[in-house]
Amino acid sequence: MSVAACERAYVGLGSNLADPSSQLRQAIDALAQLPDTRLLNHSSLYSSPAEGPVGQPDYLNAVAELETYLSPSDLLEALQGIEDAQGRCRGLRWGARTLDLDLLLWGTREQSSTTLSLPHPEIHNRAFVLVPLRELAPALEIPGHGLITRLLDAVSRVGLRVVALP
Ligand code: ROI
Repeated sequence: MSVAACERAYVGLGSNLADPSSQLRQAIDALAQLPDTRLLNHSSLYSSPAEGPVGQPDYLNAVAELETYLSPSDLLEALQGIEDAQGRCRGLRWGARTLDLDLLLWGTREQSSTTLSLPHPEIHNRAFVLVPLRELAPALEIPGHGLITRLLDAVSRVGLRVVALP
């Protein structure tokens, strides 16, 4: 008999439409209800200008820390279910969105596929991910990239600010 191991996973949350702070709070509540999963912690809420295409409202971002028995693909599917329940339209790739949930890390798993890459392929480039992630895990080592503190030295934090404590 094989017994699934419990893994530490980190999820990035982002929203820039339809009352972003309620979107993030509602998503955090939904993460706490996931099966075979425990919500351990979540970061402050951070505001920042949209990276990528201009002309979008500013984003609110946060990171949640989970302990889960779900596989990466089952967890990803559960995250997409939460996005859909909160009215996410999958239109434009880099477009404004009510809710974006990114599986950032699942244990120390490294994989690359068309449906899911771990760690998240942009994790090391994004201050709006690294800053809230460091709040939860200051000594974290990101597989394939190194210590979070060192990664933070290399990204711009211009415009990123805390708007609500956890
Ligand atoms: N920019 C910020 N600041 N926060 C996000 O969550 C975010 N998400 C995106 C793109 C469009 C890349 N820009 C973002 O998907």
